[in-house]
Amino acid sequence: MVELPRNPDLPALLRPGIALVTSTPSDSHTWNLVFLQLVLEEAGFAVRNLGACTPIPLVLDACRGLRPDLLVVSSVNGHGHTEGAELIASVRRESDVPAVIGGMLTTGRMDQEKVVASLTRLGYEAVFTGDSALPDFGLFLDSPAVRGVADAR
Ligand code: B12
Repeated sequence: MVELPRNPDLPALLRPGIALVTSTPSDSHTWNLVFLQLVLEEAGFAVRNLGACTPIPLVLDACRGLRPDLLVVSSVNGHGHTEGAELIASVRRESDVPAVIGGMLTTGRMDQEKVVASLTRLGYEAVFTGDSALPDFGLFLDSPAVRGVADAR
């Protein structure tokens, strides 16, 4: 079990933010999404999980309908750097919802720093890859910016 940093002073009921969990159009892996849902629920979010092989229009519809506090994109099949880029470009045309992406976003030996920089430039607040992905995500969820969004609802 991965231990995530938690703020014991903040009861879960004070954090009823909505998190929208999604993958990318080509990615059929599902356990990454289930795992993230559980992490987010433990952190106090109500989660809508759109599942695998998610068409971009479905994500846009869900953003319009649910007005989530956080969009969490996960991809592990290696195409996340391109499909995640298309996804955030589409989202940013109509929404400023805070969005993060993580997982195994490339195949081979692509320069991870360049991938992270390019996805961040396109509009992700943070990109989580490699061994530190989950601890870093835990810190992100406990950051004042995320708590502020969730608490403000
Ligand atoms: C099970 C599995 C499958 C199953 C999936 C079944 C299902 N219903 O999910 C099947 C057989 C369908 C499959 C298919 C394929 N797979 Co597959 N699969 C796996 C496998 C063995 C386990 C994945 C898994 O469930 N892990 C458990 C979950 C909980 O962990 P996770 O996915 O790693 O996610 C963790 C982290 O990545 C991270 N994380 C993920 N997303 C995010 C997002 C955020 C925001 C954060 C903070 C963290 C985070 O947190 C998670 C928990 O630790 C992995 C190899 C491995 N051992 O990891 C390969 C693997 C992911 N598959 C791979 C590949 C290549 C494929 C195929 C292309 C194979 C093929 N030639 O057909 C297809 C792709 C299908 C597609 N269209 O996407 C590669 C991807 C390579 C890459 N990215 O460089 C892997 C890594 C195998 C390998 N070593 O080559 N696969």
